[in-house]
Formats: sequence, structure tokens, C-alpha cells
Amino acid sequence: MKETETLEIGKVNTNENGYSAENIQVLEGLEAVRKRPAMYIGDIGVRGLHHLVYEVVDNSIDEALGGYCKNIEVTINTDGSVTTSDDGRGIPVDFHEKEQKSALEVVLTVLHAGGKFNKDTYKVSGGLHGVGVSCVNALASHLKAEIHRDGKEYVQEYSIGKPLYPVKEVGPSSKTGTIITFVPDKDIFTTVDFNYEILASRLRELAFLNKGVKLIITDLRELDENGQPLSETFFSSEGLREFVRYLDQNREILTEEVIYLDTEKNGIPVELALQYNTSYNENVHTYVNNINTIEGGTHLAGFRRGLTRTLKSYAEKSGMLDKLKFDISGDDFREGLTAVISCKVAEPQFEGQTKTKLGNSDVMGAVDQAVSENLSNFLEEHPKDAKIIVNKVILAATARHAARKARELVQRKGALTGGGLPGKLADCSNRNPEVCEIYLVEGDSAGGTAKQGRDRSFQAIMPLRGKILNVEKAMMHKIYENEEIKNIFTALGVHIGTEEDSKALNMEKLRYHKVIIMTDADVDGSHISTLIMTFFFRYMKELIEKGYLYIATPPLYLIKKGKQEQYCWTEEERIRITEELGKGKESSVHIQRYKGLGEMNAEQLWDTTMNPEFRTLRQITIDSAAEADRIFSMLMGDDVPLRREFIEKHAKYAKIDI
Ligand code: 0RA
Repeated sequence: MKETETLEIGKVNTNENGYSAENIQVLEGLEAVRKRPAMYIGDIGVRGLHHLVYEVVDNSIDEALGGYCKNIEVTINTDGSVTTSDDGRGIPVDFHEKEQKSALEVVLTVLHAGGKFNKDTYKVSGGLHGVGVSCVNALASHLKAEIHRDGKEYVQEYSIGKPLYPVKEVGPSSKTGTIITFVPDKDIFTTVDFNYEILASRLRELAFLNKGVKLIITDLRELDENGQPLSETFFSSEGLREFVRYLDQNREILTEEVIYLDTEKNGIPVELALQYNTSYNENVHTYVNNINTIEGGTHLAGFRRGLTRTLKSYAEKSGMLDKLKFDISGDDFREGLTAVISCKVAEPQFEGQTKTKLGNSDVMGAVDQAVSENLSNFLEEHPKDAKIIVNKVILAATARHAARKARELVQRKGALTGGGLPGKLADCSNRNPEVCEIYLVEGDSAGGTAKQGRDRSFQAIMPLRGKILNVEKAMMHKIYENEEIKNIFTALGVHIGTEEDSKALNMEKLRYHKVIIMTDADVDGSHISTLIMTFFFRYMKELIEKGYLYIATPPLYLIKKGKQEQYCWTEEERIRITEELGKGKESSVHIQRYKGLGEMNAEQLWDTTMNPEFRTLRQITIDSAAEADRIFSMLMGDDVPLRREFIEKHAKYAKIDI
């Protein structure tokens, strides 16, 4: 999960670029990409920028999947360019009669050309990936390709997708591979600043998903105390087995071994790892051709079906369910389960809102079969682990039963009192969710100030008392009984789910399309934000995915000199502004550190933090669900030193980059 700065003045809507029937033209080649970059790479912000790197790396990974490449390196250079290099076969450079140019130039200048040349691997089509290296070339102000192939080294350079000269031979070479260096075009992207953590996360994920491939990331812009650049090497010999261990490293696991399979069913490669832990969350992450299918699909359906049927039949045969007085539901088999599924599909059909839901129906049976066979073998061979797992399932079913009773009680009580909005909510007058905002404010006193300072037409305030329940460690029925959590659900207008899909939300009823967390700018405040974010991540992920969750950024300092006043949000600002104001000599500069929201009056809070014209909201987005899951389990878990280390490393509101 990552916070991106969203200034609210003049939102850019990439769909509204002034196209009408008259000026539709057949866009050819890379011009099309430069005219509508968002159509090809998703967006022109942080995400799209990093997507350029993934695009090239995906091509190197394709070489690795074909068995031609073992090492991939990504380097962020001091001039802001990125170099990716691999030891694959190298992009072919031979002359193409039909196109009247080299194969290299075709790959780099013709949309989707890469795939035509390189058919022997599982090409990614549709979705966000797989648009081709030519897209990267189109969106780069400069790109250099260095190819090692057939005992020679070749070079060609481009500017915004146009070759500066034909490919040339520059000398002999004893290796093979492709080295691409590019500078993202400032005229296209809103930011061209590459983020080490974002790239490192993706390379780590790729290492787990493609065992045996070594991926190295280096940032030459950042030197450590020994003058060494920041660098990490990711390599996994055990693939998803290690991925699951990594995801669960801060959880208490239930069984010794990760259950693992790597097989092929009906021509579909399926790799899968799973492990149970003592938590109450389901953490199942699915991938198709290395793409995180966050909306799930047929592979997930097949996994669930295989898991449920195999465990159920084992539990029944073993007699452990004989005394159980209520049914076990599908959910119960997945409580405390961490699993990663990775399939390779030749022609994937991606559906759903974000095109990350797998539609190919034959994958369902393949995964179902793979899971059923392997899991029943495992259970037969490991009776001790089998018993532990079945007991966990029974515990989940029992808790769900108790939760339903608690929920019914709560809802009955709600019905008696009219079931209206929470008493603590100061609602806004507008009823159009699209323009309405709700501030979740730490503490009653800051809540009071916010109530006075707000624009009541569209801003609602909900004070939260003390720390909200740590949902990471609480059982379901505790969550439904918690006052603060019930209040949040009620205020937002989404009811607590029904039994069958307890975490499905009725988002149409959502009363605000901005949910803004506002806490003190200190360690306690950041802990509370994290608790609230965890709650949304676990129970209302859809709200984050829709881009509705934000964090308010109150200032850290107020600097005064005579009648002049300036707010500062960072240390750098404080130093700069203190210096600026300090230049005249007559009166001295006074610096006030805001320790909490409570130190601001209503007007100040409005001016700095709530007024849409001047405030900065940080939008919470999920880049990698798997990494978000791991970090939340760490932040909310028992390992205090680890948590402190993370918060200190990401100081200033414990900014969370996942
Ligand atoms: C087209 C055809 C072949 C490989 C590639 C492209 C290729 C592209 C990239 C981009 C980064 N690294 C890459 N490595 C390879 C097939 C080559 C052959 O058949 O010999």
C-alpha cells in the first residue's frame, strides 16, 4: 500500500482528452502511444512510470521462462534513467525484408511486435502488461539498446521512439543478452522520479514467482555510509514455498511444512503453496503469467473448490466432525490460510473492472485437480498436521457461529433504537456520496475542533475514541461487538456482511466517496492511522481499491514573525522558511511545533488540513496485495522491535509504501 500525493486542484482525467468523432484518426505506430499513454500503461503517474520498467523486465522474464536467461538487473542511474540488463538471447538484429529495417528496430518501434517474434513462451496479453518494449521506447525521451548476440555487440539509440541511426556493430562480444537504458519523457509523465522500494517489491515478487532467476536492483542515486549504492539481490530456489514463508514470517504458523505443488494439468502449469497460521484472515494471492489477478477468477475458484472438498472429505472420514452441531462453510476452510497460486496460461482472458480476473474456464478444473490430488496425499502422509488443520477449521466454524449470534443481537438492538446514524457522527447536509467526505478523527477534542472548522455542506466528522480494535488479532465476533467499528460501518452506510460472504460490501450504499483519516502527526497518531488502515484493508478492501481512502496531512510547524505566518509540513520547509523569515532583523521568528490536532483552532485546522483548495490528501492505494498483507501482519503483530524499526524507517507518519 502506498500513499500518493493528490492535490485536489484541477484533477486530471485521462479519459477526457477532447476526442470527438471528427478528429478520430487512425493512429499508427508509436504516435498512438504518445497521444494516449494512459490507454497503454494505465496512467501517467507513479504507477505508469514504474510500469515502463516492468514492461522491459517482463520481456527478460519471458526469456527466462524459455530457459534462455538466468540473471536480470535493474539499475536506477544518477541521471534518473533506468538500465535493465539480462543474459537472454538478445533481441535479434537481422535485417527484415518486409519491414525494411532490423528486427531490433521492429521490436522497438512496432506495437506488440515482440510477441510475434517470440512465440515460444507464455506471452502475457491483455491486462496492463504485455504492451511491448516499443511502448517504453515511445514514452522515453532517450533510449539505448545494447545487444550481445552471435559473438558481437550491437547498439542503437532512439529519441521518443524514433531511431537516431540504424543498428550498428560496435565490437566483438563473448556473451549474449539485452541491455536497455531509457530516460522517461518529462513531457508525458507527471513524475519521472523512480522509487527504489516500488521496483524492489516487484522484483522480489518476480523472484518468488520465477524460481531460479536472479534479479538484482541497484540505486546509484543513494550511497550508504560506506559509499556503496543501495542494492538488493532477489533469488528463490523454492519459489512459492518461500513466498508463503515470507508472507507469514510475522505470523505464528500452525504446521511445520508449507504444502507445496508444482505440476502441470491438461497442459496448464500450476504452482501452489499454502500454510495455515493462527490468525483469522484469509490471504490467498493469485497470479497468471506473473500478473497479480486481484479480482481472482477461475484459478481461484478451482483452488477453493479443491481445498474445501479435500479437507471436508478427510475431516468426515476421520470422524472429527461427528459431534459438530452446525455446518462448516467454505470460508471456514480459509481462515488463517496463506496461499499463493501461480498459473501459466497460453491465451489468458482477463475480465472484470480492472482486467485482473481470469476467465479461462479450463483452468478451474486444472487447479481443482492439482490441489485435490496433492492435498489428499499430504493429509494421508501427515496425520498430525492434518489434525491440526481440521481443528483450525472447526474453530473457525464455531467462531463464525458465535459471530452470527453476536451480529443478530447487535442488529436486533439496532432495530429497537431505530438503527439510525451513530450519535457521535456530525453528518453533512449534502446527500450525494460523490461529493461527500467523512473525516475519521482521533479523539473527541480534535473531533470537536473539526466540527467547528468544517464545511458542513459536504464534510462529515466522526470522532474515534482511543485506539480502535486491532482487527489483525481479533476474532470476528469481537469485531462485530466493537463500538467504534460498528459506528464506522453505520456512518459509512455499508452494513456488516451476511453470513455467506461476510466480507462482501454493498458499496452502492456508501454515503461518502472520500474517507479521510485524520490523526496527530506523532507516533501514536501514526499507529492509529495504521490500525484504521488495517481495518479498511481487511474489511473494506474494495473501498481502497476504488480510491476512496485518504490520509489528511496536518502541518508540523507554524512559523511566525510579527504578522507573517507560515505553515510547514516537512523539516526542509521548516529550515527554509525559518531562514527566509529570519532575514529581516526587527522581530524574532517564533516556531510552534504542532504536536497534535488539538493545538490548532478550528480556523487553522480548516486552512491547513481540511480546505480542499489548500490541503494535500494522501490517497491510499494498494500496489501489491501480497506485500500489503505482509506489512500489515507485521505492523499489527506481536513483534514490537520489528514494528518499531519499520515505523522509524518510514518516519514522518510512518508513511507506508507497499
Ligand atoms: C524478440 C525476439 C526474441 C527475443 C526478444 C525479442 C527479447 C526481448 C527482450 C527485451 C528485454 N530482453 C529481451 N530479450 C529478448 C527471440 C530471440 C531468438 O529467437 O533468438
